Amino acid sequence: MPAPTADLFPDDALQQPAGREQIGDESHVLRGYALPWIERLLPSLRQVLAQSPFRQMVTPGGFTMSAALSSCGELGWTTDAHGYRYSPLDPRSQRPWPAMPDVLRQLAVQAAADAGFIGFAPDACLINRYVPGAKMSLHQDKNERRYDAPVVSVSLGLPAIFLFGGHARSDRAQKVSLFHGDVVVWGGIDRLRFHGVMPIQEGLHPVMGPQRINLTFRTAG
Ligand code: MD3
Ligand code: FE
Repeated sequence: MPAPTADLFPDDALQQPAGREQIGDESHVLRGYALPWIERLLPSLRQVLAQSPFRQMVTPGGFTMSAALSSCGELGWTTDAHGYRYSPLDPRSQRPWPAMPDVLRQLAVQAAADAGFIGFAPDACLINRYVPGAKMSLHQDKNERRYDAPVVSVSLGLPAIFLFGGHARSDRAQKVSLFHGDVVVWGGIDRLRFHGVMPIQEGLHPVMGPQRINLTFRTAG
């Protein structure tokens, strides 16, 4: 006997838990997942940024990144003329990065678990700020010590079109729109796929203003 839903739900997307969209073999968008957390999340984020403000970094090739960066957690991601790396110190202050606020860690750990990755233990939260026109070119995230942990990202503010490529730079990228409150969990085979962000469009978000902030949680060390 055929499954009773075979004709009613021919599309895979309809077979998934509400608000969850699979975008790769081991990657999911959790639509609006962070919305119930925002009121507690934003004050924590503000405290982090008071200690380690956004700054624009220069790549080893001499290009200034259009997204401004900060970090919290035991390790923060930095780049300069010497290369890309994780460091326990904020190079601007020469002091440890701000601790990862509990609310941020809990959000990331719960989202990872809901996407199938139990026991996620992030030690780094990279904070990217995009003003209209800012983008992130296609790249792989390869500075982490191991690749078996997932990456969790939280989108805040202006919408973005995320580019999700393949394992080769030349592979065609799919476009995924990400909105305020969306959480994405990338794991397993998708962890080393090329990805990027198209230039952010002009706009004014009612909560975040004229910017997009993306939080990326990783196990780096
Ligand atoms: C997909 N940030 O910080 S979300 C980055 O929106 C970065 O700020 C983008 O790419 C942003 O490195 C994209 C995060 C993300 C991070 C790691 C990934 C997506 C990923 C690793 C593999 C696949
Ligand atoms: Fe990345």
